[in-house]
Amino acid sequence: MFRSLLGVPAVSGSLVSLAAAGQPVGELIAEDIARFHASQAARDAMVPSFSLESPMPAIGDVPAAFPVEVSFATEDGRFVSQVGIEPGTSLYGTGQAAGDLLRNGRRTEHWNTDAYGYQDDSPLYTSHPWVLAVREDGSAFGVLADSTHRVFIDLTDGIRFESEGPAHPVIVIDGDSPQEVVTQLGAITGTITMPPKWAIGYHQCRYSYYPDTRVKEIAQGFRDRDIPCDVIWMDIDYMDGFRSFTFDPEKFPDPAGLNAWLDERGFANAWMINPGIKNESGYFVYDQGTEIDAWVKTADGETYIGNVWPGDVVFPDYTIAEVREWWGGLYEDYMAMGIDGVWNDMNEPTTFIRDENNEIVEATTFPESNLYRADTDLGGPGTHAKYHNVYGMLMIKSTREGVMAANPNKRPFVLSRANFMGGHRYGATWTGDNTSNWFHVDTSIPMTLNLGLSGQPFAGPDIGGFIDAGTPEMFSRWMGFGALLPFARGHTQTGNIDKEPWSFGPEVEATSRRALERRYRLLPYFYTLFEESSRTGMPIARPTFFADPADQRLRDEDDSFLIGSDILVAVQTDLERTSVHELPTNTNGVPWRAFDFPDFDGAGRDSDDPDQPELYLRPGAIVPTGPVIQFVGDTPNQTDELTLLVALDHEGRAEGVLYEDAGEGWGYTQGEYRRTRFLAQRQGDTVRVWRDPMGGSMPAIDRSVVVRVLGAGTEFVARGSAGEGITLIVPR
Ligand code: NBV
Repeated sequence: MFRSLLGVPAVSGSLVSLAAAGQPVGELIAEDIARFHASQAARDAMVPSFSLESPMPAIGDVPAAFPVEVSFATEDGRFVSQVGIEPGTSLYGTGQAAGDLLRNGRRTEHWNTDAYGYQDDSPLYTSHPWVLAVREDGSAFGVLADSTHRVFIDLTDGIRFESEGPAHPVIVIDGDSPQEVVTQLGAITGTITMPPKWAIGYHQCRYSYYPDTRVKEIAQGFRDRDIPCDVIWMDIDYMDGFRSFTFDPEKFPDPAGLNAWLDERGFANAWMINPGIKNESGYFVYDQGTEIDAWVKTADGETYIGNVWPGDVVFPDYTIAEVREWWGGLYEDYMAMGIDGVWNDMNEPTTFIRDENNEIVEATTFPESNLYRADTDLGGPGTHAKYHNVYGMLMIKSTREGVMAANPNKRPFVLSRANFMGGHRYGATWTGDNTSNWFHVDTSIPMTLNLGLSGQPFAGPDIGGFIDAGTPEMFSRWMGFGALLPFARGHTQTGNIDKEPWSFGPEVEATSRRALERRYRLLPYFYTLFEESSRTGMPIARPTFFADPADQRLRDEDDSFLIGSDILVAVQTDLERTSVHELPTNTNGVPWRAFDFPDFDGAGRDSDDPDQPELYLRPGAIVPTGPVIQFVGDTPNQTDELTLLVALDHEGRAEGVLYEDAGEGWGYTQGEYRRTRFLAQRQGDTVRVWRDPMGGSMPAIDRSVVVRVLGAGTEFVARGSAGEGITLIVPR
């Protein structure tokens, strides 16, 4: 039963009208969403929220029956908010958390940190003071401690947030299911922007490919070997002396030419920009920023000098609108080089401590007393202790706005290392500097899933591991499932061995090709899911328990995950293949159907390859898949070919949706898209499959369609026209 702390009563709906100074106060801010404050005084002192997409005023009192109670206290100088949980409640979320999916019993610190080679429960690069709780019966609620300050989340006894800042409001979303809570989270914190289609292809990175001839060699390497890839990344060594917005004149004499060369071969590009600006007059970014006094200050009001790659640096104060506009404006000339995607790194923000030999001895952040001259609408001037966790978020907000102003007809793609709750509105993220070891292989899945449950669906690990060499077996395994996570990018650190898909010899190359071909086959479905996520906030990769939230067996499943709600990916995350997967059973006796793409090496199913996760289709689902292509724009007629994977439910029915648009630009917001529902229905020994246009002004196309109806260990295949519908014989 719920206990209140230190005599401060728990607050529930019934107490609202009794609110007075010193007593907790609750208010409804949307249907089934309440916000609680420690007192009326705390409510009056509430600062603008960074998490919420827009301010949410109270719309009424919290009903007496609201099922979640919050209590507040001050303990050891920390402000504590707490929610009790009933036995059988499973806890998730907490953003970018290393370790298992299930967070019960964990304690984590949320203070954006350059966490090179992090371990279980380390503080990481992004902060999400948010917990998703799934009750025994599968109903759910979510709790957001709306504070930008350092927060510890303690899940050893209920849900407890300890903040080093002043009193924070606590927002509680109650729902019938975790899906409902996550969707409501999307409604209040916003959703991702629909990415350009190339961003959902495979990305190849390393720290760093240089000079430009090496970049071309890598790109050509993919095309020569028929390994699908859409994006090549340029890490810090492309810069002139690590100065953001510059190009090394020798290594990259013609960046626009390089981008054009890549573009001709079907590659998009992404380039890195860091916030630490070399403290050097004559460098245009430094001069312009100094001109408007853009820099973060020390407690004494002096410009703060940190130290990163270029040596001594100053940092933009992104809490000032004028600074964000200036920073965004820097992207105008930069994007004019034909740059497609932007990567913001080191924005926790990180600064180095170096020894007398100029060697980096520690990566840390600014003194907490540093000062920001924040605009009133962000909460006004404050210290680093207050604005640290939103530094990266504000940086990428500014970056994104600049990128969009530079290329108004294109969709922005920004990847950020640091971020904060709600920052998915501005950019994607990855799980930072992981290590090539089995712990990191294993945690890649739950980290990505918990980010998705915390509002950030566009995430994934450095496939193959950033630090250390790893082994060929490890690389294959990582590629096998990493290729099926929302953000799929191979990367590794400077000085490390090569980690392109072909670097470990022909066997690993073949495995990687298969893995990436699977992703590319699934692109129509992935793209449909990105569009869904951009509207609803639903994650793209979802925990297996989403298939049946009341099933306790699934609550800690994190060697498997769902793509959308229809495909289950069962992974062997260690060399010995010890993962035992629980499959959902709430399907009226019809099992999820194993499937694969049968033409791997012309040899039928690859079910014996431990590096390719097993794939299952939900009974009742139709998943649209495409041909193997080498990049998203590979064949202008790719929409002409579609293979529908069908698993009939116990009533002999199935359905699924395909979303399509131009893959770039904003036409889709004006209706230029095509949403098609496919339906299947058994009648006796035949199954009929037909389409049902569901909206969008792009006309339906009479494409040829292959239908694969999956059964127990067998399948029935037919080809026909989507317009006319397809009937095939499928004996019971
Ligand atoms: O820019 C270099 C790296 C980058 O490759 C990596 O992905 C980031 O997480 N960056 C960190 C800075 C240095 C890491 C040692």
